[in-house]
Amino acid sequence: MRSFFDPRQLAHSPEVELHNGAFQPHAEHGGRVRSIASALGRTEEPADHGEAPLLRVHSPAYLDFLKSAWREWRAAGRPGDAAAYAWPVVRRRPIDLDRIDARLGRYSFDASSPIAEATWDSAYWSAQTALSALEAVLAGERNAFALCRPPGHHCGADYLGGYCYLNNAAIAAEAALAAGRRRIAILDVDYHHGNGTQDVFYASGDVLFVSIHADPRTDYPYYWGHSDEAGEGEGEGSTLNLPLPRGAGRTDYEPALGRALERIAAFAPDLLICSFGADTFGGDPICHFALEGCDYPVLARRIASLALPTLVVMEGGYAVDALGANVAAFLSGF
Ligand code: Q9C
Ligand code: ZN
Repeated sequence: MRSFFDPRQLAHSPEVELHNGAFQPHAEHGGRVRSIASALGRTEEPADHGEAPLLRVHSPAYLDFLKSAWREWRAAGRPGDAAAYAWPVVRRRPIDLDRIDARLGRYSFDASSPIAEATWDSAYWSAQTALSALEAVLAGERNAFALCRPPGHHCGADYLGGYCYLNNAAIAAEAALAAGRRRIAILDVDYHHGNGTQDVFYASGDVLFVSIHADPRTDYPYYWGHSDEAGEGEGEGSTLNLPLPRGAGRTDYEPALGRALERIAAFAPDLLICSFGADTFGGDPICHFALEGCDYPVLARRIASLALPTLVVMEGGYAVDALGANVAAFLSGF
């Protein structure tokens, strides 16, 4: 399978994240994709598709914020990376604010994704990586892999969070629609619910979003991913959430995947985008499923049995020592 990767994605390196009440080294570090790239061997560098495809998903004000936040933070005399600590849960005023601290709260939903000096550049090339892998599939390649980092599925049109700044899978889906594909299915198999992707397409009937993830009653991101969320308006019925309990292994995962694939086949898409997180692995340090390395080719073969042109986009996965092998195992199933 052709794989795309851009080393400029390594520059993003937030120092710490607020995790379980303490500041800890950031789990989404460059060593993750280094491990994957070395397991894959050959990768291709993406072309630059510019900002237009990003603007099909994200608001101009949000992109301006991402570009300037770190500089504004430092200009305000702050140390370290730009990180939110106050959120406008109650919006008594229009949220049109100059103060960087206020804008950080306006454009984020959690405290796990600081903006460092190189964050915009890395997120930009992460999105370009997804767009270039998509281009290969649109040009006739059966499958392609986008080794994206930072990941994307937690961020929405105008908010970041969950280590995500630009929604690579959503940007690819919008680009595929703009290129004339009519129906896109997104299958999200990261451990966490892909709340950003769900939000972007919640009212869209031409993009089906199906996600298998840890039950948000026990797991991040808590406020999305419940099984009664099914879409709205023209998108009514085009969201399917399949939460699983902590501890789920292959025997729990396979029936959920069967339901997901049935729904996707019934939708009859032109293209499948698979948001793949290897944080479903039993050895993952921050997640609680129990998949094994040998399960990944089996699950991937079932996804491949849909026989759809497929773009695989990298999301999470934090067991760095096993990560490269797990991703290579998943891709081998195609
Ligand atoms: N105590 C991805 O896998 N921290 N993002 C959760 C739980 C955020 C994961 C804290 C986890 C985000 C792409
Ligand atoms: Zn995840």
